[in-house]
Amino acid sequence: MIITTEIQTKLETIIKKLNNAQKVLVISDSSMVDEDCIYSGLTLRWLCEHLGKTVDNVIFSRINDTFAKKKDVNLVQSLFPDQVDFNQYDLVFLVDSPQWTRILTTKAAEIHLLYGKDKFVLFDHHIPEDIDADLGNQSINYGSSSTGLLIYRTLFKALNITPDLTCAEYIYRTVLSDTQCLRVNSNADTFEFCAEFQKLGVDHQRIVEEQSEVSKNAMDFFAYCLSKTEYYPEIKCTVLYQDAAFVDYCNSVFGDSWREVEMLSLYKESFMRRVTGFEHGLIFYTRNDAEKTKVSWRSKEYVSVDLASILADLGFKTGGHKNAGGGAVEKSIEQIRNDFENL
Ligand SMILES: [Mn+2]
Repeated sequence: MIITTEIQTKLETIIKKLNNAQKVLVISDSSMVDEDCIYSGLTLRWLCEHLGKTVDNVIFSRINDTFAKKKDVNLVQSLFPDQVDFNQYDLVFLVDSPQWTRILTTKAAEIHLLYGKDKFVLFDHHIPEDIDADLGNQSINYGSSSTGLLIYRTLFKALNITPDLTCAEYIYRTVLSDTQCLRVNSNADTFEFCAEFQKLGVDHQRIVEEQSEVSKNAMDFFAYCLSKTEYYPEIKCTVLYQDAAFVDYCNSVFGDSWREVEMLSLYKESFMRRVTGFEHGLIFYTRNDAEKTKVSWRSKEYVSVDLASILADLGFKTGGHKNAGGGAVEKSIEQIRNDFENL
């Protein structure tokens, strides 16, 4: 990663804030609890403690049982925003999220009103959205294989700090998780990092094995998703509609567990951009509101069909990365199916 003068200026601003801070709060992305957001948060925790500061790590969403068992995840508190007194902290790191409401939930506007935005600093590798626009010099929002790697390449380098093995493993996990063990979103910078950190003692194969392991329930759910997938060869898309029938079946067989992030990860990683002749994999789903449909997609690197414009035509507002993202529209899933089939 090239440190431009723009990034340099931002780092100077952020380091000044960090030097003046005694109590730091780290908030990880609340909308998608994954190893990047959690271990990037723990990386910042390690750094702050290394610099003699006190740190709290929080996430404003539930951490499920499978995730909670991973190494040091117990250091992250799962809270509601109104349980946090932001006045207690001199500095608040926001991690792995481009959007205020994704990280601070629907309480974002309220929190801004109460505490302002001056304490916030962002580290994120998604396509920039409102947080970056609001924070200016207090935002490090650039492309990178993971937010953890971005933090290492910018803040750690600027402070000239080498992580110990515990922290090195945190950062390594963020990279393997967001690149699906170096299969996607990887470049020379990513591989250089991996070589460097393996030399620091990180056990690559152990982390790959751990991250690749799935429960039998997740495997059964994967098989069901495959059986329900529809193929649209004209636009090179596969689609899984998680409609009422899908939801009913999953509720009866898997209980609540199928909504957990790990349950869909096998489908996303092993199916959604792998079928010959199909460039994009989509999932349409609804949460609490039946009149609002969400989309999650994965795309191959080299494509001929422009998925972004298809989704825009359907009315979706989208965000994320180039090859992976999500969005929402104020329409029912039946309406979306109908619109999609008429494309
Ligand atoms: Mn990430």
